[in-house]
Amino acid sequence: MTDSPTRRALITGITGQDGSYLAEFLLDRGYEVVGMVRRSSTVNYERIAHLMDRLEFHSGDLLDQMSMVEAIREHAPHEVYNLAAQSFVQTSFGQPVLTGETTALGVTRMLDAIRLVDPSIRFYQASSSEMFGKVHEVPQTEATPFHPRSPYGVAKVYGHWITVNYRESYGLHACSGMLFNHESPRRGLEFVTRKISHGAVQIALGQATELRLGNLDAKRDWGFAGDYVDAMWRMLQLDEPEDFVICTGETHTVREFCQAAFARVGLDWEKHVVIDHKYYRPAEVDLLVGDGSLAAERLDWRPSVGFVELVEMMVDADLALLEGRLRHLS
Ligand code: NAP
Ligand code: F7E
Repeated sequence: MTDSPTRRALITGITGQDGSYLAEFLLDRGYEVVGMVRRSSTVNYERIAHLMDRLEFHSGDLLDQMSMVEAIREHAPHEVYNLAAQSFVQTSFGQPVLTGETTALGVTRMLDAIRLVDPSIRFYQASSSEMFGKVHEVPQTEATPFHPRSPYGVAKVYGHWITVNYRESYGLHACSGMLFNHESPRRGLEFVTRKISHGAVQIALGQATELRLGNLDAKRDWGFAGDYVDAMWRMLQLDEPEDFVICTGETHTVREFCQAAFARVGLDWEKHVVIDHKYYRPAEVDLLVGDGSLAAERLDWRPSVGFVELVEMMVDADLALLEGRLRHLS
């Protein structure tokens, strides 16, 4: 695997958690990075504020085919990382059609744009452990059958298979990274890990008294987002495209995350966490834990941040943010 100073990458979802880490990662390797951003009434570049003068932007939307064709035509990327999605599982139950349009069909729109404009472009699809859903085996591997449990999971299964299909039909260098949950101080506040780290710190600082959560028994294989973007890049450097599970191989309950986060600020979680059934989902994914041996073997990729270190990193960053020591999430 060699770094090339002349390579150019297009990232959809650059304003999101993973997009910000991937942009940093690629810029550090000498890439020119173009971010596809959608129009909104307020600017939401908080996660990439520190990178603004090193990035180029293209206005586009996964719902709009021509904007993707134009992005590829105008910027001629060597690599496209499709990270944009309606990514919140809970919202996918309330907005299943929008989730399908974006998270599923958006993948086809990008693949078609690549096929039409320049089929030599290498394509990464952000697939998800949510595709395993009601798991058929433990741990989950590249060969584990899918059984998604939400409109989001169903949409990601479509995105995965259309990526495989365009690889097999048109010979595209297209691959799917089946990434297990990965978190960071830049994680959206609605996801459970950040909700807990932020909530625990608010309580410790006297800004709140309780934290309302749903199912504490769900188990997840949580890693650090900064590690996972490296795996995305490694996949696109392979001579032959291949799909990989990316995970830590460890699983923990939401309850354990609470324990560790509240302990970091010297609090007993049981005194502050209140169960609220509004955060339960119509169908739950109870247990996720991956087997990352293929990625270790072929990509030489392994996670570098363990569970407790991740929790403490997130709590410490929220403490700095809420105490005003940190101006933004970068
Ligand atoms: P995220 O923080 O929610 O970011 C999602 C990004 O998608 C944002 O930049 C968002 O733009 C953009 N987006 C949403 N709808 C769009 C549309 N119609 N057109 C163009 N852009 C749109 O998600 P993330 O955690 O970074 O995850 C990145 C990708 O990996 C997603 O596809 C997610 O489903 C997948 N994934 C994530 C995990 C994880 O644990 N984080 C695990 C497996 C797979 P705005 O800023 O304008 O909203
Ligand atoms: O939920 C439970 C909830 O929303 C984790 C996305 O990045 O990872 C993410 O999806 C668990 C679930 O993430 C609350 O029921 C309890 O069992 O943080 P989450 P997710 O659904 O696992 C996958 C891999 C993706 O691909 C997705 O894009 O926590 N839970 N109480 C709660 N969850 C939330 N959000 N809020 C609660 O109050």
